[in-house]
Amino acid sequence: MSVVNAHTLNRQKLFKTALVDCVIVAAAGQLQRNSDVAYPFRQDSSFLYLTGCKIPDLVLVITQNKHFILLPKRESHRDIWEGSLPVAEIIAASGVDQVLSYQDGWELINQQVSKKRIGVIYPPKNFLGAFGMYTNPTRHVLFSSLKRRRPAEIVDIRPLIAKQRSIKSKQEIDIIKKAIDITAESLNAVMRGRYEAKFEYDLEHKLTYEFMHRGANGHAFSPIIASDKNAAIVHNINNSSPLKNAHMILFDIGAEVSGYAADVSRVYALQKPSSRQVQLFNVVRDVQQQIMQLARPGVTILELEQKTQTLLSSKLPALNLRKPIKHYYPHGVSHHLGLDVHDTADYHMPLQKNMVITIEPGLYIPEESIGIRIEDDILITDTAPKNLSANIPHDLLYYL
Ligand SMILES: [Mn+2]
Repeated sequence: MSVVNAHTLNRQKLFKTALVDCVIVAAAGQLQRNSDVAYPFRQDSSFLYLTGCKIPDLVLVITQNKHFILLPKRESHRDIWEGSLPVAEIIAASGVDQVLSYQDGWELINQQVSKKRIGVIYPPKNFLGAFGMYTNPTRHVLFSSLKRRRPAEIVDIRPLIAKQRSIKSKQEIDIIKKAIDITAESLNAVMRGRYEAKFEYDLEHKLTYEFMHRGANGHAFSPIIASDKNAAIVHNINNSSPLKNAHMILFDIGAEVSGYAADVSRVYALQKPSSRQVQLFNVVRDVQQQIMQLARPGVTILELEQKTQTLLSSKLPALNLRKPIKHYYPHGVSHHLGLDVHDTADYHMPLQKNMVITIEPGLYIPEESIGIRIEDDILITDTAPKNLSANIPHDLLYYL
């Protein structure tokens, strides 16, 4: 019996639940960095989930009887500069029936689309306000082209694919576990070699090497490597401070393997910590242990959040911290983890078996130059939650 391609299974499942005549999905496109230099390409996660292909500007079409991929329109000189598009590779990775040229593909789409119900992953909302970044334009481009062809209806399948992606297969869990194990080994190698590092970015570069040396694609997100007061800023990705005389260091890092992310945070002492540092660390560690145990089927992420805030708040008076909890803990305790580090899912839905989420309480006290976050990656099971990153030492003093 031949093994059915995992991406083919993902497409079949999506098509079955979408109740449309045809599903059409855009790959991401390359983005300009400056002049004629592009940013390193990263495939759209849903496109990766449905095809396994890491090539820009492809279009996937799923119909009842046939799955096919369209190649992008391309100037012939690009084949000389960049090599021709690897059609055989696309078929092997995705398991689609056919790869078509841009022209042949759109002729076929024209037949499929007019007066039909088509399922589309709607273009993302504007990210400029919340995240200060421009979104990849390919979904917008595809959406407009399809609209011009006057389908009977364009159905937004984002909720369906979010729900489907949030339940991980055995194969996906194995890949996430591999990303976590690579992160664990690499962090250990970096901390053991920390005496050679003069700046935070020396640790970052070593980590990049260790990730890739072990078979990861690289980082799943910009790593946070923050010593002392830098750790009090939640998303500090500068990693540029000298390590000389630093007391503690916070890592929020994750390797990416086959598109899947690990995401763990640890704080380690570089010199003997003060009793205050130990006190704050222990509070975060205790709360994290307690919240991890609650990550079970039927519980919502909102409930985990409320419980975290209650627990952390209850500890503040003894720590002599007088402001509301959100001053010291401004982020959320959990998110789904998968092809996106903050993975798509229905965040109101109660947890279910085979979801993978993070648990990451923290305390940040800029007034005292202290930031502590501890984060593990948790597999939801029928019974007790399984901590996939348990083998990364939690002990503040582990590397002293
Ligand atoms: Mn996280």
